Amino acid sequence: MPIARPAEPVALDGVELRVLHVPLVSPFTTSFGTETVREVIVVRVLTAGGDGWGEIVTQADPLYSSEYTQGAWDVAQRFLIPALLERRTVAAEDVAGILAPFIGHRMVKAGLELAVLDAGLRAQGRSLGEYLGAERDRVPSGVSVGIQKTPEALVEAVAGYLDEGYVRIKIKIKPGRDIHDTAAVRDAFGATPLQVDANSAYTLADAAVLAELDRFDLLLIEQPLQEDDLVDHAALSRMLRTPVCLDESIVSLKAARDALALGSASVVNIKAGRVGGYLEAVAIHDLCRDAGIPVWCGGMLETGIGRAANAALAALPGFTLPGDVSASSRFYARDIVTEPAVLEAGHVRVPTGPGLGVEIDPVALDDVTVQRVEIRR
Ligand code: OSB
Ligand code: MG
Repeated sequence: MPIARPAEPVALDGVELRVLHVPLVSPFTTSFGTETVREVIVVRVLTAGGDGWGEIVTQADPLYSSEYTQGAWDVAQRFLIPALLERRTVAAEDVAGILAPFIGHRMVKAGLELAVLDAGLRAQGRSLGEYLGAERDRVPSGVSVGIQKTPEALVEAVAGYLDEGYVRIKIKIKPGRDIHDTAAVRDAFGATPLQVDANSAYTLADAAVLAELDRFDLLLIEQPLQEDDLVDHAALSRMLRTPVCLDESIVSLKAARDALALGSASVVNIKAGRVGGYLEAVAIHDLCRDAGIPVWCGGMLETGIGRAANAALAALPGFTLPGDVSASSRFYARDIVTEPAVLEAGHVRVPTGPGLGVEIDPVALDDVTVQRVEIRR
């Protein structure tokens, strides 16, 4: 459903940006690289009625998408924040339109929009979940498991997450670390809901290898081909029994519409950062719901800020598959919010307090801040 009641417009006095380096509890390896520290940008909008918080989910290097930390840092200060400050009073629903003349940089736009939204909702005493249209008070929690040194080590890692209660396992794959890894997990854990994520590591010429995954009864294969390979994904979809899910390719409502029209995906991963904001994410949810396409909420190793917002989004009715909405402890020993998301019987609670429904821990935030700037109007 479209947003029923708008958030309160906020009078912007300034915006603070911080680059954080948050240590990961274990290295996270995908087809595009290994991270041991989450480099991420946190946004604080300063308003007469109080602060609002958002998160820009870019990574240090442009390997998952064209966006990256220092590019985001630059474009935010040089173009996007000045465009918002020029308005002074801004409603969250207007942020995307104000920033639309600037091409791309969707993760930056999403982080700014979320901060404005948080401030507006806190002023109204409304939760983000209620605002977005959440219909559940908790969401099933899946976990994304990185590539390990060996398939045996992968099985051990997965066993640990299953013991914790995660209800769905996603493993990262890449050429040479696909069939054996998937077979090892499937053999060890029988009927566990299982899916794989290639992060664009294949081409259509690899279709025969990818078809070997059909025997593992996977929920889906996520983003086997490149971001702009909508036509090839459609061709691959016709060659596989495993449902094809798109992540990187779905950069907007328009891209989602095109992908559905072409038959490029039968499942969609929705990440607010990748599509330019939580409002665009809801629009994609609505499109997919009308088309009978299941969606699930992806993750970008969010801190407690984005993790709270993702839980709210994942509580919308079209999110019929478990998302990468895991507990904070999956990635972090110490989060930057006072009450990090925890796993309760395989679920994560949707916050109910005003705005994001989480409070920042200022000491924890300062401890991981490596760069800070404040832009005043
Ligand atoms: O492809 O879903 C992805 C993390 C960083 C970049 C891309 C992806 C991921 C994940 C982790 O799989 C998801 C999470 O935050 O739990
Ligand atoms: Mg993915």
